[in-house]
Amino acid sequence: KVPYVVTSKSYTAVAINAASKAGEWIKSKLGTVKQLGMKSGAQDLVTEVDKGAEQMIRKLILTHFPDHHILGEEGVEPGPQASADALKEALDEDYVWIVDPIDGTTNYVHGFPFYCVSIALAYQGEVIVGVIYDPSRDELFVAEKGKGCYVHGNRMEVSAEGRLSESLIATGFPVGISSTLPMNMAGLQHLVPKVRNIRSGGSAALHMAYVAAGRLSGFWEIGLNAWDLAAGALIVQESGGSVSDTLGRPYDLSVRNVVASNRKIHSEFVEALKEANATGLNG
Ligand code: 2AM
Ligand code: CA
Ligand code: CA
Ligand code: CA
Repeated sequence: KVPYVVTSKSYTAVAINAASKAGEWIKSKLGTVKQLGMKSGAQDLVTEVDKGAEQMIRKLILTHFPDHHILGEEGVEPGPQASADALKEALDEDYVWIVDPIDGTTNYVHGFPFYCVSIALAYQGEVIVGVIYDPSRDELFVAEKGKGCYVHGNRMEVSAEGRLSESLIATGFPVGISSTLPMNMAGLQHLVPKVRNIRSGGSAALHMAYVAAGRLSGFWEIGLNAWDLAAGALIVQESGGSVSDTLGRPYDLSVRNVVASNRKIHSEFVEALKEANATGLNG
């Protein structure tokens, strides 16, 4: 008795349509940004393209599902409290679309071609559809709960590395909330000697898609929001990977400190991050 099984095709089709239409429009506006808005400060940017893309996605979704709720980054005041409140309010509804119109706005503004559109649909708090579109490479990652993850029709699978020492890991640097930076630095300091190398591309959602595609062995980041992670979490899980918080608790929409991996390295990865915080913050 799960309603989404019957109609998940159309949910997915709407998510794909919205992500690809918005993505194409975003790419067409590359280099044209006139007004650079700052949210919490000069590291926290928003452009008219972020807002326009979110509007476009909202319209496309509401045309098909007028009674669904939409939680979009640009519809929420900046800061962790406002995000938590907006998520809590959204989750009172059965169907919630969770939208990040541009994940990687800083990259977009600088012309660094690593940004994406992220759209997820949650039913009673559980993500059932996740779509990430990267307009720079024209790559569309699509996952449906229980049905696997596909990129342009090809099934995706996480990478095979079994040890951190063979792993390519990505992270991101939290901005705006100074209390999370030491935790991130401790993780970096502890992990750099343990892994093959570390990357930081500047889009949490695209890092998650790359874990799913086997291009990264794992990814962690502190201080994210539901819209950065919802689609990517399902995409990783449906590709055979694991997603948890930095203490190893299973992913849900309230997770802000994320660890995603190919599953084989997950416990070693989480243990290393725990050690890092023990030594980095207390020792
Ligand atoms: P954004 O581009 O949608 O803002 C990069 O490390 C990641 O952090 C991106 O996914 C980026 O999403 C996100 N990010 C940027 N500014 C942030 C902020 N002030 N708080 C939380 N996450 C942020
Ligand atoms: Ca942002
Ligand atoms: Ca984001
Ligand atoms: Ca964004």
